[in-house]
Amino acid sequence: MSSGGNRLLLDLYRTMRRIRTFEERVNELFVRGQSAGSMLHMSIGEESVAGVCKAMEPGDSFTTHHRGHGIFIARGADTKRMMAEIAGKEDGYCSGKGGSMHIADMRLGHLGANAIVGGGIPHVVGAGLSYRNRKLSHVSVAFFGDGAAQQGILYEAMNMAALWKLPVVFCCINNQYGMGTRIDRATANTNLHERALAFGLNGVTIDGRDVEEVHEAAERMINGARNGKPGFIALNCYRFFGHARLDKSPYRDPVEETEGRRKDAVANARAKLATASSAELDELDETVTREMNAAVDHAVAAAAPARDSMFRDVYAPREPQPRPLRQHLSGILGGH
Ligand SMILES: Cc1ncc(C[n+]2csc(CCOP(=O)(O)OP(=O)(O)O)c2C)c(N)n1
Repeated sequence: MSSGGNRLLLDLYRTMRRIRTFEERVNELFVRGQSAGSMLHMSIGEESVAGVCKAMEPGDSFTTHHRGHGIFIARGADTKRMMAEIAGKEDGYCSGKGGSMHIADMRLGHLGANAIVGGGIPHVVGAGLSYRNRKLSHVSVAFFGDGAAQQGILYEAMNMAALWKLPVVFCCINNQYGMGTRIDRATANTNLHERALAFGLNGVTIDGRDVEEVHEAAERMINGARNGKPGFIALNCYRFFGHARLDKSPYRDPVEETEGRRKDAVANARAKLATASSAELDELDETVTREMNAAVDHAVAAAAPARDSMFRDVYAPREPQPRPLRQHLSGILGGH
């Protein structure tokens, strides 16, 4: 491997290691009851999405689904602010009001995580149309799961993107499951990129075990989109754990799980980096661990949002503000 190739792989490895360790720490935060909200979707097993994010340029934008921590980290998120958001704290990316599933940050091009399956897909078509009309060279990428690939909105969005030649890429993270349903029980043709070809997009399926291959294919799709031919990437991987933190996936065969977890892009990249000294990689891992420990400490210690900021940035100014629940109920129930 050339030293340039090695540098790229080391960089991708660092990002994937940061995602993995962030997810492990956020899991602990959840278990200790220190995260906001009752759900947590971890992206362990999906880290090679870092290869797609690396192929994007500064100024490019994206949307994610409900399992989007890793994507945002790979696009430059500050892990302290992200952890604080998930803990529902004031200095989180959305002042603690978005939580794990609704993080957004316009400065880094994050147009929003979305808990509606497929909800973030059409937004990138709007972003792409805006870039084209304003003659900007940016690309917008929608990240979503294989479950969202069964939603009609994807096909409306792909059709418009292809027709109007928009700088848009659809990235389907196929972790093989939509909640408890395996992909081959949800669709007859599991070669998801073929659907994109039928709509006139470029399309590719990549084995997510190899982050370098992911990066190379993503570069092709993204460059094509920047030049007016939208693309579709099916990134095949395996959801290592349950759908959300409390799901122990009793519907999965343990043998399948063991096999699936062998498709570990983080371990694979580390093995490929064997030319670097393992002490160097250990040091990198320790630096990442310190970063994520600091993110948790920060999130736990950070202040909660002030009570009177509850509706700020939630409803448009001058719109009627909702009444506090108690007042609303006593309006309905009278004095009872
Ligand atoms: C429109 C809609 N339908 C159903 C749900 C409930 N739901 C939440 S996540 C999920 C599965 C999504 O699977 P996939 O798109 O593959 O993403 P993954 O969870 O595997 O990352 C479902 C059905 C929802 N949030 N929105």
